[in-house]
Amino acid sequence: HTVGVVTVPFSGGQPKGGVDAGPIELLRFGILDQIKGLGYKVDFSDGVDQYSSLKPKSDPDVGKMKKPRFVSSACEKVKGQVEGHCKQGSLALTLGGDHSIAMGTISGSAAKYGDQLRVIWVDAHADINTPESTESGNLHGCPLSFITGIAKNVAPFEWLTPCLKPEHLVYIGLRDVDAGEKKILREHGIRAYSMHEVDKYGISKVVEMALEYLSPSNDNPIHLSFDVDALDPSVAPSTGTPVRGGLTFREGHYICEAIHETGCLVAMDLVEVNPLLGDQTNLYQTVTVGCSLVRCALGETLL
Ligand code: DIR
Ligand code: MN
Ligand code: MN
Ligand code: MN
Repeated sequence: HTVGVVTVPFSGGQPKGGVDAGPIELLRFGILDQIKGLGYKVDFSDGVDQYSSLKPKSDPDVGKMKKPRFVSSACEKVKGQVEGHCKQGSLALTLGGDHSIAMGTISGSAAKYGDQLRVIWVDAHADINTPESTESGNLHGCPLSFITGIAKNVAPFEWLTPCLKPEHLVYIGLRDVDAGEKKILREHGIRAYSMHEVDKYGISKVVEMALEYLSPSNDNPIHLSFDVDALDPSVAPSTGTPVRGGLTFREGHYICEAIHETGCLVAMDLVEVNPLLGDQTNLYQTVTVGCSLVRCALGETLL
């Protein structure tokens, strides 16, 4: 089997520099060789693509949205890359970059798998603000409202067509959800397992319930979008918006292992690794945990 790797050195969906260096650090720590070590072929034919060239000369806010044209063109490019890998039958692995790029990754996997696609979003945040509900204006807090069509006024994202029904999405790890987002989750009946449910049921039961809800016969392709800030800041400190009370090291890995065991994983995003935040030890911890989450999702086992 082949893993198609897409690197997205992009930080335009949020204000902190450094998250654009996430992919290069993951590569430097040997993620491609680690994937090959699991028996996969790696297709990294695009190389580390430059996204800075897509930056428009002028990019004034549209409503509350910050850098909307830059985010839009970056995500459109990501879509094409992920779609290409999926259509070749490869598992598409995207290394971010901030989480706005999931507008591109999910549009890309949905271009191949259509209404069959299911998404598991592992994050401290719900990332489902609309251009109206966003308090920060940062588009990394908004990708799911665009993907699901809950957002209505999406210019300059004309290329993006809603490709995921709200009922084909499940969250794990939430603990910092804006008031406007809580309303959206409630109104659309979106399935979410916050840290409260992780504490209450344990991670294995939570993952089992999530998979049973998304795909009762375990036959739907799964796109896993993993924001490292889902992990506790003591586990993954180098990230832009850390929130206390997150997933433990093992809980994060268990999610990836269990999703691998379904045999249905077709795409994975690993996002919001910011090597410029924290010291060398923080960076080492965050990048190594990122690499090991990916390996577990690709089938690495403890025994
Ligand atoms: C907040 C924070 N909900 C926002 N979102 C973050 O800006 O919309 N997402 N940090 O990763
Ligand atoms: Mn996120
Ligand atoms: Mn997050
Ligand atoms: Mn359905």
